[in-house]
Amino acid sequence: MTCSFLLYPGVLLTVLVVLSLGVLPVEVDPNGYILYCPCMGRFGNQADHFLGSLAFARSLNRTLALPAWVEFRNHAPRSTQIPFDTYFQVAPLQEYHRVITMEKFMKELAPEIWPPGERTVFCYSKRGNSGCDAKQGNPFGPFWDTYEVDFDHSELYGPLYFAPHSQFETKRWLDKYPPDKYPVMAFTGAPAQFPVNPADAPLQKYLKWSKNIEAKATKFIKENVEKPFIGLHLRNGIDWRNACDHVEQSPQMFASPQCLGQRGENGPMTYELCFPSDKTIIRQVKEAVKKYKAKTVFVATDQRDMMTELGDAFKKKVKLVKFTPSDPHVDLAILGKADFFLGNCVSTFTAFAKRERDVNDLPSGFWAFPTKSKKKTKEEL
Ligand code: GFB
Repeated sequence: MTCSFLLYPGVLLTVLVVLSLGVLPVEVDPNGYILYCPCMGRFGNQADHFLGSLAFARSLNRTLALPAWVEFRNHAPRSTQIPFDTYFQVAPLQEYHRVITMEKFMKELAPEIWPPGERTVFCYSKRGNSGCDAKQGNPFGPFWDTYEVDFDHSELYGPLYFAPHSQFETKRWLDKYPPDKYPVMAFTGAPAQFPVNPADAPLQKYLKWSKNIEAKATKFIKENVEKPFIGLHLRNGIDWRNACDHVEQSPQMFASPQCLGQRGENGPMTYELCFPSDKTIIRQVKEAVKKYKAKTVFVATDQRDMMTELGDAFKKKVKLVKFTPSDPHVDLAILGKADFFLGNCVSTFTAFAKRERDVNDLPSGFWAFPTKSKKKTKEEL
């Protein structure tokens, strides 16, 4: 080996360059880049925003830098940033649009096209005291610190807004921020609406679990689940209970348009839809077990698993299982594979599982939905 390299010094140089870079050099996209901080909510919220951001990047024909997922662990004062590809594969996203991980962008492209001293951050309008104040607060500061980014300028883009399906709005963005003058557009928050625009929900098909998450879900099912099986999402922690106390004042909350419709055309918001009673849950699980002839019920929850109550209801006729220790992403990957899924319409965590199932043509339902109309129908009067 050594001998042949010495005989061909040109080959040796090429090999050394490739080895020292670790990968082939990344080409710069002349159409520019979009970066953003997924600075709102937890995983489900960030996933909603991700799909919209992906659509927005495509509408402007800019490469999207895949941001880390922001996590809040054990009430720590600073968020933890988990590289995008820990949970999802990058390659399937490339089928839809050009993407690059934020880590790769910062290491291989930023020194050339976005050097310190020339970093502008975009926001709709002034935040805090000075311009975008993009690093003010948690997770804003910790997110950009992860990539050692400080901003030198702020650009207030309002009254433009994120409407990737409007040619008119897209043209306004392109006219105002051409890529030769603005090669990198870094946004203070996700360049997307919340909850996800229904037009962008099918982009979920490009979000494929990483090999690691997929392997854990598949192994769990193989070792613990007798098929057919039903997956449940029980969202019932204290934060959720507090949020549901506001249903009276909220015709829509978080992901509720996924069942109620964009304008509430499928029924009113109710407390049961947000925080279903044990009675409702057990009734719906019983109906589903019967309909799908389920042998196993898989429970995913942020807090209360209802194993005792479900055990009493089924008297060992159905196997009840959950994934331990608790892991939200593995829970979601398992829920995505169930023969039927029942989840919480208001939760964006449920929405993630529901979208994944929709793109794979798998059936899903929601607790306490259809909701009962507050107005009595003609037949009831
Ligand atoms: O995902 P997420 O935005 O959904 O936030 P919602 C809920 C978080 O709770 C998840 C955990 O990201 C998980 O960390 N969690 C929820 C679960 N369900 C499960 C589960 O079945 N299994 C496991 N292992 N973990 C919204 C927030 O939550 O709730 C809003 O995003 C706000 O910002 C609101 O806080 C009250 O849409 O359900």
